[in-house]
Amino acid sequence: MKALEGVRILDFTHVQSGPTCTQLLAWFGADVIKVERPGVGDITRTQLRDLPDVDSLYFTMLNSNKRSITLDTKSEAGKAILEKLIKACDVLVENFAPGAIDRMGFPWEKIQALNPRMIYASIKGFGPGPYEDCKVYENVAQCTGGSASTTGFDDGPPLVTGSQIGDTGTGLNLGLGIVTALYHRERSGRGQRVLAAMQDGVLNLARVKLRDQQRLQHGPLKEYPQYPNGSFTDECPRAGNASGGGQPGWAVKTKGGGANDYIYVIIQPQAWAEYMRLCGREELIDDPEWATPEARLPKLEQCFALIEEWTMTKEKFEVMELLNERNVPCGPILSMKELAEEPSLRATGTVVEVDHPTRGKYLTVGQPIKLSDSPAEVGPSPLLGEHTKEILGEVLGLTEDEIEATWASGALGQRASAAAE
Ligand code: CAO
Repeated sequence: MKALEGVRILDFTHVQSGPTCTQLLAWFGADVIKVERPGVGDITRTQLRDLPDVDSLYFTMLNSNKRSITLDTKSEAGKAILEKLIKACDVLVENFAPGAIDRMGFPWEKIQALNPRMIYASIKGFGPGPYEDCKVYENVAQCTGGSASTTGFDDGPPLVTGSQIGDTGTGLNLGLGIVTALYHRERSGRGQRVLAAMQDGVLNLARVKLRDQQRLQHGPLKEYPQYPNGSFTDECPRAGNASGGGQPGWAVKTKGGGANDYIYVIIQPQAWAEYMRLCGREELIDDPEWATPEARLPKLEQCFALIEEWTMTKEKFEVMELLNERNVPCGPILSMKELAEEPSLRATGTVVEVDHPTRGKYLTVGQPIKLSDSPAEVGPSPLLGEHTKEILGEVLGLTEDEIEATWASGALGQRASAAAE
């Protein structure tokens, strides 16, 4: 039995943040019913298309294992179906612009009245406050959550990261909120509202930078590259590739000179001797000018330069092997190409090849959280409205005649194409 088998999710999510959450819940075994606007669907179906007339990778990689129903929730017949769906589901998840579900005519009070056990989970850009009505995309969240001001090099502009910490990061938070609320419902019998704001999610991930903001009041941040020669202001600066933890780290070059021929090295106190032996600089192991973390702090740049002299003579994987043999943590900079081709990630189901009815085979990132009794089987994403009839019949118990009448009302849009049937 899958961990979330029997949990039915009414999925009003779109774009990235919400869909990542419901995709995880689907992989845990929940029945995720994605409600989409007839004829249009989730906007990502057509965004960044690499092939004509098939759902984009953007969509397919965020919506696997879900069922799709098309429903115009602003029409009268559509609202009647939506009421039935609310009664039949355990969780409603949405990430529309603030107020959109209310404008559809379904404020929280009404949802609760229809189904007191329902958990109503939302992602918004901001929590309550001056910005609560604002629409937000990934990079807006990275900028307003403290990530951009602390990412990049000191002499360059703020940078957004390649990881979708605002969208996928907040999707994870919402997923945790949902399963926690489900657990609470087991004992209380009641549903509740769950809100995950993207600004909050990014700030949570940038927690160490708020730590450093406060440390600044008591002196310079000695592990930052600005120390000891640069200047600090009263705002936490960008630290380049300096580690956010207590151990100094930096990305150094390796043999090859390619864009990703780098390895991230971390100088744990006990690793210094190992590095110096590998670098052929044994004389620095016990030299009081170099031997302790305190002695090295003002000259971290020189420390990493010494290590780089050695790493540049080796391939990044060779450096990784040599350091790990000595129990020294390090991270080769892996490209997406290398990750896509990595056999161990295929073996664990972290990178999965999926067969899609109209696209054919593609790669996706599978379930990153592994449950021993509930392994994820990653399937394709649904075609637009692929399961409309099935959901009306099987989930809502509508008769053939009632389903026909609903099609005739226009609330379901066009009948699904032959490919989708
Ligand atoms: N039937 C009828 N109408 C539907 C519908 C359906 N099945 N599904 C959606 N709609 C309507 C909604 O009711 C809404 O209409 P109103 O504006 O009249 O209320 C509209 O479609 C969707 O609105 P939206 O404002 O959410 O969409 P947008 O493309 O303008 O904005 C986004 C997108 C992401 C900026 C916004 O949804 C948002 O800020 N969401 C919250 C934060 C978030 O999750 N951001 C992450 C996005 S990924 O980077």
